[in-house]
Amino acid sequence: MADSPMTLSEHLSTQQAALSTEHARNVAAVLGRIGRVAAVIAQELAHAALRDQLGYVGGANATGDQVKKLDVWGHETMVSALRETGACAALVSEEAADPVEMHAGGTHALVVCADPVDGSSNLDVNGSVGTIFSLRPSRGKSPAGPAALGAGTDQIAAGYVMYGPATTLVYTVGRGTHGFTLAPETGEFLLTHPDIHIPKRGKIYGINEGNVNTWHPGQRAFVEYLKTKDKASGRPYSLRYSGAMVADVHRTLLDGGLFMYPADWSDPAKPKPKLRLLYEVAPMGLLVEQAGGRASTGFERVLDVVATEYHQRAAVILGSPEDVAMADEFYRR
Ligand code: FDP
Repeated sequence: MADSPMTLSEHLSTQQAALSTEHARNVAAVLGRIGRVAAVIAQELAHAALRDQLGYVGGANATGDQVKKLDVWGHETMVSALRETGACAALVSEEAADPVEMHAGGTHALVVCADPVDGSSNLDVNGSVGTIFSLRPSRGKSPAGPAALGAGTDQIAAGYVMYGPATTLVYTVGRGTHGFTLAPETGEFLLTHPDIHIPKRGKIYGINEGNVNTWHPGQRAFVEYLKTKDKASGRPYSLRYSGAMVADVHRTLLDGGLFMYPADWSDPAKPKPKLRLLYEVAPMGLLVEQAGGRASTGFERVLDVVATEYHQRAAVILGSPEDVAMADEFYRR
């Protein structure tokens, strides 16, 4: 690593050419602010058990998940931080049924889609969790929330923060995928993983295999294939699954292989995916593609899936390009 690695704000200023001048200013304001919120969330997570911040509040969120105290706190922290940027017109959050309108002016204000604390079932066991975010143009709409609806290709930036042994922030504005590590003593994110390139093929797959009996036959056959010994093609693959999307995608970006959350096909007339499109699947799809990987639902490119609802769900198979292409092949057979 260089003697004085670039900070997140310095790096953002090198990425402006990817955006229009007006968007560049707002994107830098929002991403810089998310970096500062992430440092606060990391602190809160470190002290959660000591401050009685673990456990449930009682009740479910917009998508029916049990809500944890830190989910609510993370949402409120994100709302006030984004409001202060003056660059965010609305926030679509996992923890709110409807978009939170912020009325930031201007045609180039942004709509942020975020899951402030993703993987929250890991919280009580001190496992890794994350924050996922995606920035879309508001196109001057008022209310601005509906501007979040559309294809994943509309995203102008996306990223995540992983709260693990170190706090890592990974983002893209469509010019590669770049990773930063929080220096706790200064609160700055420093560039540690410039221009991440996902390996063309990996040796690891991540999936909740307890759901095997609900999978599409193509998904079942593919995982069976990954587990079948064949020296020439590097099989069997190893299974790693943390239960937090951010941690599983982060490993996949760096080491290659696959992260998959397929739909439940128990009723073939109505397959039911779990993960949310706007603030989980689409942003991860953009990050992985920008790192040279692929992201698919098994049937189509993730970034081509059009969101028509704020909390829409989508299946996902993402990771090394050759591995994802192989998964798609099994779905086609
Ligand atoms: P969680 O329910 O703990 O918030 O967002 C959904 C998510 O976590 C992802 O982070 C994670 O990849 C997935 O669900 C884990 O789901 P399973 O427990 O069904 O494997």
